[in-house]
Amino acid sequence: MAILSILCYPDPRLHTVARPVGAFDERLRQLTRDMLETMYDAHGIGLAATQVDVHERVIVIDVSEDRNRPLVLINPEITWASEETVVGDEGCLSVPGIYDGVERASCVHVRALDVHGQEFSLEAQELLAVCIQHEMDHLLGKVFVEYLSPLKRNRIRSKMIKRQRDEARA
Ligand code: K1U
Ligand code: ZN
Repeated sequence: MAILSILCYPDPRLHTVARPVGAFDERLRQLTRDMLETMYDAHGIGLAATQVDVHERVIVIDVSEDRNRPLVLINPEITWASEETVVGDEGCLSVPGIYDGVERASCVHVRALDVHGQEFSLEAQELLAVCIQHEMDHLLGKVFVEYLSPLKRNRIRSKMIKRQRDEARA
């Protein structure tokens, strides 16, 4: 297994639209194992392939307290989203240290494939629903800061660029 490097906002590669997975082979299984290891190592609750510069529709999630309930979603589709919404603070491993409120559907139904290409469906609420919507945005090239005001987004962009410059100098 391997810890993959996570792209940091405002890296333009984060805006790439991911293509559907076509081959359910050992390469895909290795990618999902590496993504899970990377997510656990970074103390995240989710990770999209886009964030590790792989532009395929692959998501890993674990919202369990004990960090022992990994979920792998390949080619996920939201088949239903509730009209009821919630606003909760979100973070992103590609925008470290930034948390802000985003409005999301409170419940979603999702259809996806597992690593063997087997279809399954799930109903998600609360943090899992929010996390799925956040990760699916990544697959469309959207980062959560794009829901914030232009003023906040520009401040975050400048902060990230400065931080990356300082880290490169150190
Ligand atoms: O996509 C990512 O970068 C992972 C992201 C997922 C996420 C967190 C919170 C709301 C929606 C989506 C993270 O894991 S950020 C770090 C984190 O562990 C966390 C942050 C806030 C609440 C719960 C967890
Ligand atoms: Zn994210």
